[in-house]
Amino acid sequence: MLATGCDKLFDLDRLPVPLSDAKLDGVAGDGPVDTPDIAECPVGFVPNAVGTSYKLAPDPLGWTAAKAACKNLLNGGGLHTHLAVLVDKVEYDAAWIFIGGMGSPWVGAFDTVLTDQQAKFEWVTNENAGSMAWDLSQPDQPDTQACARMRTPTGMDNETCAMIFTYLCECDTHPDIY
Ligand SMILES: [Ca+2]
Ligand SMILES: [Ca+2]
Repeated sequence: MLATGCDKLFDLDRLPVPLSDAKLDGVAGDGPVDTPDIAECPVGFVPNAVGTSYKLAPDPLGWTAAKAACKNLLNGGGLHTHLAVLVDKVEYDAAWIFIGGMGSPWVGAFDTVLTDQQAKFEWVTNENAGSMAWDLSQPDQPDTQACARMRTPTGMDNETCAMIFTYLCECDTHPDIY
């Protein structure tokens, strides 16, 4: 019974294939319409304290390339991957602990109107942008710094998008809509 699924477990080019109905939600025999769970995220994603999963990518990229890299990891089964969306300080704290205070990875907030003097940051998933955690005096320079990275335990810093940083991907039920 297990043997039929083992080959798929190690086939990284395919979407995760559940071995049984029970794997999906812990309830065996409740049919084919289970709610996907976080265990079906791609290899390397680790469950976090806020009920989603993160993966810290070690290869530094510019923000746009990092966004694409996260987005392209998974789109299926009701789950999606995207640059991490740290919806409030609680999630920012969880992400800061997750990265171990190391590096300053890109996350999924960006200024929708780069060329004006206002900072109108949104999340790539269009989740609520009203409680973003920013570092002191950030965001600044809204006419040139349109992309957000983690910087301190306090919060994010906006930076020039062409700068090169590692990046934090998230896997949950929210698609990157941009
Ligand atoms: Ca999130
Ligand atoms: Ca800044």
